[in-house]
This record gives sequence, structure tokens and C-alpha cells, in this order.
Amino acid sequence: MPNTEVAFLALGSNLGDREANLAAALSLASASPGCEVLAQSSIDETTAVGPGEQGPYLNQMVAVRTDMSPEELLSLCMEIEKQGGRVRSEDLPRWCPRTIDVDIVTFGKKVVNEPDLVIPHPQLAHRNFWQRELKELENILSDRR
Ligand code: PH2
Ligand code: MG
Ligand code: MG
Repeated sequence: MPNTEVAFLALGSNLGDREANLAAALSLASASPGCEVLAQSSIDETTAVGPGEQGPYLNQMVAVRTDMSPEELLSLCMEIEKQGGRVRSEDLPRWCPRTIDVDIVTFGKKVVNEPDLVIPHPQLAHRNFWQRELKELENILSDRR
């Protein structure tokens, strides 16, 4: 793929068969043209961040090589969520349990500040488990070089 970037995607699930939901998202990402999965982190079980009572999450990060733009990659993330049974509705609170959430954490060195897309993800600085998973992926990728 010419003109590619390495992006890190955060997967999260706290509804249904959480492990299967992560696995399904990973396989949809790797089946997608223009998105090659380079590495996956180990899975963390984490206490739900945010207001209200929510069950614990399984979180995992994946490194992908992509020739898509950040906006195109966001569309893919949302498509993976849709296929993973994620229900989005005006009637649901912003912080609610979800079968699968796919967020762009970083996209090469790109900085994006759009109403619907902020990269690097603003929660990166606040989520220790994301930082651990990111480090794990960076180590996997650098060991291969
Ligand atoms: N995602 C959220 C809200 N809270 N908590 C954890 N532990 N992991 C998540 O991925 C997560 C969350 C909104 O996307
Ligand atoms: Mg999220
Ligand atoms: Mg999200």
C-alpha cells in the first residue's frame, strides 16, 4: 500500500460475549481492504470509566497499517461497531454499555480536531490501560524491525 500510516485502534466491550465481540471486531478490521492488522495487544479487564453503573470492560488495542484518511478510518470503525451489534440512538445516554466500541487512538503523527473526530484521542492521557496496551504494541512493532 503506498502512502500508508500506522494507526492504533482501541477496542472495548462490556456487553454480551465480550471476548467474542473483540475477536469479531479484529477479524472485520483485518478483512477490510486498505487496513492491514499489524499487531494486537493482550486483553485487559478494566473497571468502567465514567458516570453511572456499568459492567467491567474488556479492552484491547490493535495496530493497523492503512492507506485510508482518518475520516475514512473512522467510517470503518463505525461500520465495525454496527456489524458488532452496537446500537447508537439519541435515546441512549452517551455513557452506556456497548457490545463493541472502536476508537482511533493515534494516526501516525497526525493531529485532527474536528467536531466528530479528535486525534490523538483525548482519553489517552487518562486511561492507564490504553497507555499499557499502546506500549505493548510499540514494543511488538519495534522488536520486528
Ligand atoms: N469506554 C467508554 C466509557 N468507559 N471504560 C473502560 N474501562 N473501557 C472503555 O473502553 C470505556 C470505558 C466509552 O467509550
Ligand atoms: Mg470509547
Ligand atoms: Mg467510540
